[in-house]
Amino acid sequence: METQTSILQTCNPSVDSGGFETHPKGRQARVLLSSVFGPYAQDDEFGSRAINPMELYHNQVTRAQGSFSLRMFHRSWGIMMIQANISAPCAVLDFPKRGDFAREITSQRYDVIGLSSIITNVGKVREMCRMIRELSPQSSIVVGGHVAAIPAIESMIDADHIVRGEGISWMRRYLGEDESAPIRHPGIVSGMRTRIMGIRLPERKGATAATIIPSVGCPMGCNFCTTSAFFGGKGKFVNFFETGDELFNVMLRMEDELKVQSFFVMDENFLLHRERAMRLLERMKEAGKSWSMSVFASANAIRKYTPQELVELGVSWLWMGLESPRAGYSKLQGTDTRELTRELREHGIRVQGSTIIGLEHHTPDNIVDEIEHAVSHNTDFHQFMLYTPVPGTPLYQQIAAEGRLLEVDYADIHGQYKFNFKHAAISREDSKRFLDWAFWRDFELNGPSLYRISRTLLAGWRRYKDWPDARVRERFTREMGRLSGIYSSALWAMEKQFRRVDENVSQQIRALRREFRQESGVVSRMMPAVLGPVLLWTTRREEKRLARGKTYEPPTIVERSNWVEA
Ligand code: B12
Ligand code: SF4
Repeated sequence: METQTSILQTCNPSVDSGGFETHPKGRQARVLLSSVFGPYAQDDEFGSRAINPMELYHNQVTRAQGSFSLRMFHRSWGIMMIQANISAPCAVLDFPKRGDFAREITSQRYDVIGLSSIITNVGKVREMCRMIRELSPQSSIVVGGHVAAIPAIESMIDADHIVRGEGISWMRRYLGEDESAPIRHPGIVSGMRTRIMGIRLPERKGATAATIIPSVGCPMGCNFCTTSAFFGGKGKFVNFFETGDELFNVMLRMEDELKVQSFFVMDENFLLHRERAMRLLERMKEAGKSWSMSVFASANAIRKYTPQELVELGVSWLWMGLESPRAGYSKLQGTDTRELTRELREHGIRVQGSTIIGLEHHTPDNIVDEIEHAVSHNTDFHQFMLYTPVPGTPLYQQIAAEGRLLEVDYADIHGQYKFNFKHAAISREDSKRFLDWAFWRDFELNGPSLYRISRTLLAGWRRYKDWPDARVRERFTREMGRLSGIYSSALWAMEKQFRRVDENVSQQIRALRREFRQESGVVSRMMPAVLGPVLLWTTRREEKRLARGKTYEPPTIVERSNWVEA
């Protein structure tokens, strides 16, 4: 395996943050934007790792939940955003295999090839640059995304331009377009190929939320946070849509284009911008929109709203950093996060907590208690990540200055394996043990996330089914109507299967199933008898498949815009 110091020295391109050279063909240039190649869920020489699949939940949230793990893929939104905002002929190639990438760059003649990557995948970027030089030598190579934060990246990959920070304005400028033109939001279906309990959910138009990206970066500037650092750090971020009105109009268009009523809002701290959120609410009320929203928000930002305001805004799922009560992050100050979680769930808001393992104050003596504290939040989902100094962040600079960085391959710096720095009290090996134990403990004590979200949904439905605001009633009725039959059936199968893990949780699932039965219509009441055994069978079949090493990969997708065959 390669270490970060052995990466090839190849060239010295321009790292663009200001002074600028545009492409000679301008907006006539043919552009390819590609994500890095797969397969991903395997160990290979380019930096794929079996432990680091191209999946959000299974990778870092539900990975200990076996067949109950929520599995789905997300497109590469950064390059989709760039494509939608340039007028040059452009293709986006998402999740290619190496062969697909080679075929695309030889069957079409590209003037510009843009590669998007995070730090972990730098080995693939290097290989793709090599392939471009060999197979498409006329192409200018532009590399963007978080990979650009690696120190001295220009000496590791053979690219012409390495772009740090926001890419839409950079690409517009490069192609001689107006970089300050309004942002056009592409229609993005948030997830695809969703699987749980051994079945793949059908993909009907409108059934999956649309992704909306109002901004990049976060002004809170937590020391470890790479998204904040990459877009300017503390006090800075880039807004694509400044006002609630702009956001409302984008959502209106998505509702029409994708036939959705739910939105995954990809903004690191959506609720922090209260004025924008409240204006959005006003517009939603005026137009009678019963939309639902999944958002990321810090505890201090959530506290700016009453639960009713959140519910009226349609917040149905909230990703909140819990980190550690002793870490002193300003976003948590003065907040009892356990109480907050309980309250949100009682209002039907699903909570996804996020906890860091291996903070500076952690020791083998206190970390078990800290994990128990995290797990006691009983969130619907819980992400655990290792404290990780990532290039570009203040934490990385600090740990480097202290001489505590370990020489670790970038492919292994993703927060789900082992420390990449020398911790005062916890060894590298133990970092993984504690991390794995945290996932397991959360699953063992709180049960499958699917059970937990069913409970939150039921609580919300009971509280709001007769609420005066029709939009709110409609949302809960919609969610309950669509899901109660399926959830009751899933609960039936979960109850049986979870006996093997913990009898107590299995009993709790049974109790919830009874409550669902009381609240459901006739069809939903009948469904578990038929669908339950089927789900139990698919669940057990999936357990066997996973035990044999089954993994999942995203499909390869090509999308062309402003396209004329050459
Ligand atoms: C969706 C997502 C994923 C998806 C990946 C989808 C995909 N197709 O790649 C999933 C869930 C699978 C995923 C997995 C992982 N992810 Co992820 N993910 C995200 C997330 C939440 C959103 C990304 C996004 O679309 N943002 C919005 C777009 C508009 O921003 P953007 O991608 O940064 O793009 C902008 C610029 O960077 C730039 N740009 C991007 N590409 C290009 C290309 C060119 C040519 C140019 C010029 C510019 C440019 O322009 C864009 C517009 O301004 C981010 C967090 C975040 N808020 O960004 C983390 C994030 C990117 N992920 C991260 C990590 C660490 C991972 C994992 C390693 C985590 C893990 N252990 O589970 C795995 C890796 C999986 C793998 N094998 O590669 C880190 C990256 C850290 C780093 N510094 O490299 C982030 C920043 C989260 C974090 N704060 O830690 N992830
Ligand atoms: S609040 Fe969250 S997104 Fe913002 S800087 Fe802190 S960790 Fe990053």
